[in-house]
Amino acid sequence: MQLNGTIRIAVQRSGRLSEGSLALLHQMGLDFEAYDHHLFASCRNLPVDLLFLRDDDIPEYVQDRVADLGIVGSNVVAEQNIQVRRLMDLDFGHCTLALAVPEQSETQSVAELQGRRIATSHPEMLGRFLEEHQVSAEIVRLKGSVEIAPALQVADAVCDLVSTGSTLRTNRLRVVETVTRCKALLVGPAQSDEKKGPLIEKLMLRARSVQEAKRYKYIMFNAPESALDEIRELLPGCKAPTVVQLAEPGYLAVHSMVLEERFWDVVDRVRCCGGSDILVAPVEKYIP
Ligand code: PRT
Ligand code: ZN
Repeated sequence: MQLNGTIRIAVQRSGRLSEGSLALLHQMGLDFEAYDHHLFASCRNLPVDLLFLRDDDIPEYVQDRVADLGIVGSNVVAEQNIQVRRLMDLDFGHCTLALAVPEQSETQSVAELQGRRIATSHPEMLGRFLEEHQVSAEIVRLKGSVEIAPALQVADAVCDLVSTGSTLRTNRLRVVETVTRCKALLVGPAQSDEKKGPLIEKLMLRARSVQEAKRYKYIMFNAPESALDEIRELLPGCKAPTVVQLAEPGYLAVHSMVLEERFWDVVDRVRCCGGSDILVAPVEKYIP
């Protein structure tokens, strides 16, 4: 294996986090090719190598400084007794760790699982949750296919990751409690390496700018000059909206960033104060 970069980033080789991880790295401007069967890739434009690993191995590689950064599920970090630093929450890999029981079961809460058997591949997180709720239950540790444990009468309930919920439905299970929410994380070693610090900072700034950008839309519209005060209140933008005089007297062109969650409300209000010809564009990077 030839590794010539100064920074190594560990990502999941093949699984639910692979696509999101590679997309983020490409959006951060890293120029590389990833092939399924390759264990590493070198970036052409920065001294960065990518390591493609099983997700469960990523925290340990980062702890041992084989990798300087890793992208891994928060559930994997929480489940392992490994020291890594949580550098950034990433906006993909969303799921919940949930307790579920057979549809026909009368169980409605975690308290009712006292003395029962719960199958999981997340025994640490489940153990902590049961302790918080002062419930004593038998944890049945399984590596996979947790959802079939009740049908096999290996357990009375399961504690598993859920995203669409279709696995639970297929196996006639229903959620009774959410244990925790999980997402992908960018992690680094507990102690930072001074020599690598500047490049890691640079990569983090890029990752943050990609992540932040996703929260915004860029909106442009025309409006009568008389509505400017109202528009300023509506669109605080980064500092203030950009306002340009239109060739048409009495009219302005307004440009601003808007939080995605406020977007449709802002559009309605812009229209109410005479705004028209509204153009909307995605924001690719945002560096405050
Ligand atoms: O081979 P490797 O060890 O790398 O991969 P893996 O099979 O262990 O992990 P993978 O690819 O399944 O998941 C990687 C990470 O994705 C997890 O650690 C989570 O952080 C995140 N993630 C997000 C999920 C899910 N959603 C998810 N739904 N991980 C697993 N699941 C499983 C769940 O365990 C259940 O079996 O998907 C099934 C439920 O999915 P729905 O959509 O039917 O609800
Ligand atoms: Zn795994």
